[in-house]
Amino acid sequence: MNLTHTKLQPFPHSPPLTHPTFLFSSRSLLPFPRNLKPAHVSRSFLYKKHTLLRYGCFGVSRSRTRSSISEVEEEQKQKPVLVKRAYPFDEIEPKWQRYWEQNRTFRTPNDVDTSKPKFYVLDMFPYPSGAGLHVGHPLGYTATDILARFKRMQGYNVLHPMGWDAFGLPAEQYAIETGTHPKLTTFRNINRFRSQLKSLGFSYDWDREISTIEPEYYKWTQWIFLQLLKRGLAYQAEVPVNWCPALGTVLANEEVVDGVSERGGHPVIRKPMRQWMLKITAYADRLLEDLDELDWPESIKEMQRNWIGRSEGAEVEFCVLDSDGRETDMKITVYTTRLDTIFGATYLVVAPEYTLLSSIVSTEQRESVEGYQDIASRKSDLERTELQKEKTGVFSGCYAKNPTSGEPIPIWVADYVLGSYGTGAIMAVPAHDARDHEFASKLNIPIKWVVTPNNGSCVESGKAYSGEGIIVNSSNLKVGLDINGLSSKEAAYRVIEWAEKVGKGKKKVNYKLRDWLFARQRYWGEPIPVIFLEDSGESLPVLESELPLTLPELDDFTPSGTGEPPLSKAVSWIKTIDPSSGKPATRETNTMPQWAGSCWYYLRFMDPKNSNELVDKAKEKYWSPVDVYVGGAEHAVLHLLYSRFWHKVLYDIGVVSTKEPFKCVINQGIILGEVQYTACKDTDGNYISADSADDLGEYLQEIIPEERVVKSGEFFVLKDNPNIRLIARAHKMSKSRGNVVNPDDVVSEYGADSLRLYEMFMGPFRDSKTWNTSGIEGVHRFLGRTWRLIVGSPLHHGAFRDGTLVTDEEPTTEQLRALHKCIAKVTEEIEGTRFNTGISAMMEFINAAYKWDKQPKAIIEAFVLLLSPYAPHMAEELWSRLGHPDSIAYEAFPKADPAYLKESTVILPVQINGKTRGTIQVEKGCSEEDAFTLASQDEKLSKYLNGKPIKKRIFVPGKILNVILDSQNVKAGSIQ
Ligand code: ANZ
Repeated sequence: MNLTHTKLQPFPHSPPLTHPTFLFSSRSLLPFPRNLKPAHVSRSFLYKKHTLLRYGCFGVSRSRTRSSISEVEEEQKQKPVLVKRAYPFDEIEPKWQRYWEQNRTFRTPNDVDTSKPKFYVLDMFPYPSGAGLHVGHPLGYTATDILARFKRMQGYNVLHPMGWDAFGLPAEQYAIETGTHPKLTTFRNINRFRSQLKSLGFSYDWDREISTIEPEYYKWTQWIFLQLLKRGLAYQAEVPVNWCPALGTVLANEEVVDGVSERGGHPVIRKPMRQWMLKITAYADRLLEDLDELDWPESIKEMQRNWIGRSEGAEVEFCVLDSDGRETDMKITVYTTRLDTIFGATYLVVAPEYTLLSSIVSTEQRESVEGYQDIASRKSDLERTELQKEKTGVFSGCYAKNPTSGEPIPIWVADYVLGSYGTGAIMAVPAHDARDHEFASKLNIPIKWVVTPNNGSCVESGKAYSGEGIIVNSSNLKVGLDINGLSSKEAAYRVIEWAEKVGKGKKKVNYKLRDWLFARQRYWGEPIPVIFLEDSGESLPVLESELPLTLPELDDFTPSGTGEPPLSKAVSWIKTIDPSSGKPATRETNTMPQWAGSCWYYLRFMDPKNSNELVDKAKEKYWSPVDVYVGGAEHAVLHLLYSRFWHKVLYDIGVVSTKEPFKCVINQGIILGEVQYTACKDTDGNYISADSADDLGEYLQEIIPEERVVKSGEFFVLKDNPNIRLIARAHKMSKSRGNVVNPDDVVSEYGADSLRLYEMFMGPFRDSKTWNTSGIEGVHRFLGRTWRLIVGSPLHHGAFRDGTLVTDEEPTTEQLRALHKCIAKVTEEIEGTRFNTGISAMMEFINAAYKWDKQPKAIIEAFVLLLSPYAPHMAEELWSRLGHPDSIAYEAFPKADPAYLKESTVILPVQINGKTRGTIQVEKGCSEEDAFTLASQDEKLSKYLNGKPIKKRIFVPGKILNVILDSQNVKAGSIQ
């Protein structure tokens, strides 16, 4: 899946900071030179191996790209030295990666022992882009890897696979630009992604690797399409689509932003075309209902509910009048959710594309209506329905009769009504709908109030009252309807009853969800397995036995520009014969959208090599559903909704055994680039505090290196002038901003375990967080401390000893307590996916262990097991040095013994004359006498107690010690 599709922009208003000093106006942002890089980039991420200086094994090293040596020296003087390569990760990590690969340690056998519990943990598989792995990828991948390793150690059969969502537009665009076949670029990118993932020590079962572009895989994507076709769930329709002339392709709505293509920013127009559609709307209710059962973030479920957009209302008929005001046979049916307001409907609006429009429109108005239709056809639905957009429309020259009031009302044509929703026509109630109000006010159409607020307050005449309330002005005895005085709900009920009786209306449920536009005019996608008979044009499915229908080789990928897909250039591939009739036929040249392959890949991982079936029934039954599915929030709707739809179809035809594919979905937060500090300056170049900069109107900005910044309360200020408050901002990582961190660089400098640990330690897994280099140094130091605690410091020649420093002694109670506390916390936090606090518990343990004289093997071994899901390379190495010949991966995860979890001491507050003066730490069963003795010896408390006569002592064991002094015998003022 493509991470670059993210639309979440946490700092939308941040100006692009690309140069240390630039002009900035508080009113308008001036364009900044894009190509200029800051002269000072604090804490550069440009880790360069050749600048890495090593002093012994855990000596000082720096790896900054600096413009001059003197700058480096200057910085070295100012900054504390940093510890890098705190342990020999560069030897350990490749060694264990080789071991895992050679031993296929993480292979999930084809025939697992199904009496054991299973755990299927899945990452949203990546689109292998040319940019390689981004640090956002390992965030989710490390979390799933920790879960996978943890569950393996708890005795589960774990399925933890990885693959590639490898069709897609970027490879095709690159092919058009360079003539390189998309297959070549895609394979190159896949190889790079695979080796990057392997370098991070993820415990994927690489034997199950799949790629959506492999014919053995897309054979089954095509097979699913045929099943949809068989059941009438795939059909062809002439639909207006987003046509992008520059890309020569149709785009999905989500690929169009503000009227231009999301990729490349090319203009997009609406154009009717023959398309393949999938009938997802047939599953709308089930997609909605089954959401309730899912352990997914509420926000995603809500987004899916809104996307499906179930709306309960009614359809009502309005009779069209002729020019003499007489009723005709023509009817306009409107869809409304506010039947209670029907007496207030003072006009009708039909969408410009309303099918009956041409038969309604008057001769005088025809020209202006057609002109309006033409303009509207070039706008997207989003543009047309934007609330802020000024409403436009033209009169049709014709009237209809309000069936309740009996009054003639004008019929208007306006693009704020969409042809694709409801009936494409509305009854407009300007008193109670904001859009209608704006339109009617502009065009002097009467506004009739029919609802008053429940609390009796008056409605403001200048705007619509859209709430519910008590009905007024709504009675017509001629038609037998009086709803005055009723509540909105009761009124709506009465109107539908009446409308059904007189045959003018009925209840209706509508959905916002549209059928899924499933054809793309692209080369790099799955061929749609359909042929068209040359004589009749009839479409026929390709026989299942002929699948996969492979994508033909092409040299020219450029779009034809007419809408004919690039595959139309594969002349010999297109020509075929219908096997049943022997008639000549041509192949479908549209391909499937990228969403297709990612709709069902989780099923193939269960049985990736099966050539007879999409997935073996027994295997599917065992592994389904996915227990934990981790990925970005940008896939909240489309991918997650499309795959739920396909899954339900597969459920209906008996291919899968569960109604839903993903039991639990977790969205990892996004990683923003390192915080950037900016100072404001007046036009004379003097620093001014950021909080007063706006008063100046025009001011300059300068990027400040982190070394010159200090935190003061909630704000950041200049170190040498704390009165100057700075602007601190983190931006989304992007190439243009130059703040992208490459995981390869971090791995080569600190090791994969440090990167894994750091990404988990940055903050709560689901939150957005900012990258910070000193944070990696922190976790790297922790790993170094762990290593030295167990292996010892390096010997005089710099190398480490073999084996470890552990002893065979029995652990002390204190050591057992520290260990079991750590086990309990780490276990609880992994189970709750709070990985950061799990790491804190391990850090606390290591701090405690440094105070011990001896490191008993029993304690250290258990700790290494705890560490292993997080830092698997180091854990394997320590495990083997502790004398274990086999991998740590399948060892039992330690269990906390509750006996060691009880605290043996308590903190006892001590009051003197009712005032808390301090606390003492006492054993749990401590007596009053012992508590008092301890309090008298306490440095702070002793000055209140020593030498003072005591009147009374109140002692509640484990809770409080209160000492009442004999005030009569105390000199005035001696205690207070
Ligand atoms: C009269 C009315 C009075 C309405 C009122 C609203 C408020 P949802 O809930 O989203 O389904 N509508 C119906 N079809 C439309 C279309 N094709 N394009 C634009 N608007 C359309 O919204 C249903 C409401 O949206 C309907 O109820 C209709 O306006 C409008 F005080 O009818 B209502």
